Amino acid sequence: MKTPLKLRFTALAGAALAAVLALSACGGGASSATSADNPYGLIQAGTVRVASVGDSKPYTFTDAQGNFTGFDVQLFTDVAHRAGIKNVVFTGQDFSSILPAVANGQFDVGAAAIGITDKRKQTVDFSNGYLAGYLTVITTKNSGIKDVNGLAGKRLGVVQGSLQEAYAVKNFPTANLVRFPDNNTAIAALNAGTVDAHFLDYEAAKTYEQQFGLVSAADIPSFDAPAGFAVAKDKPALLAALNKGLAAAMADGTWKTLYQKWFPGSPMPKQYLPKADQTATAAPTK
Ligand code: SNW
Repeated sequence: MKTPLKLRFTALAGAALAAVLALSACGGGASSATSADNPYGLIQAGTVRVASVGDSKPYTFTDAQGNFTGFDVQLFTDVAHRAGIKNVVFTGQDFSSILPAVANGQFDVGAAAIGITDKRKQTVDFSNGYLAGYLTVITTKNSGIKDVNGLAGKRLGVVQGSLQEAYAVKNFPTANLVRFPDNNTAIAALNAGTVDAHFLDYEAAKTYEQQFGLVSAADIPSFDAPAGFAVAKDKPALLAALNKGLAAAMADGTWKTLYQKWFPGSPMPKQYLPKADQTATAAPTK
């Protein structure tokens, strides 16, 4: 018996559609497929894999037992739990490989005081901002570098792929930039005298200063690039859930508690505080 033409066409179209769906499910890595038991399209349902760095204390670092902790780590963990994700697994790697690894689906999220910029937004999506502060030049007590003008002709360390690298390329043209994979190797070079200064995030700078007797030579505001959580562009449900959790953590004072714990004495950007605190607390001047 011959199949009526119309029916045959429908069957063909159905098969074609199924093929397209199957293809697109593989396309962005099977990870991005959402389902009832994996509503955020995580690599593994119920677990969020986070790319980070292990040497940016107090933002993200590993403690003596090798566990990840710090402001960004505890804030993200809180936010993930609010989104109903039970397990949060942090992995440390070079800063420059975090965003590519998130974009290609090797990790669900990147969290490491990653400043939100238009350039980075070309590769990944970002949550709303959760931290805004300074970029700091640190040096040894005897280097003679007192401010950014003192960097002329000096060897300045930067972490590859950081905003500090981009800022230095643009604004310190007479400094000799030395690129490092991470802060620890840059600080080792500074202590050994193979670079004259290192350029990193303000709070990490303070930690190294206390540890090694180093000093600040300049603090440069980076409020236009607040830190956010990086998420692959094909995981909008995850991004929305993180933003919802982040807003709740700010509204109920969790953000404030973590900030005071990890950055004691630092001025608090008031936009992240509970509403009642926003008028009462001083913000850093822009
Ligand atoms: O832009 C700042 C932001 O205002 C806040 O102070 C936290 O740090 C920043 O996001 C800059 N952080 C650097 C970056 O995004 C380096 C991050 C790192 O070394 N882990 O490139």
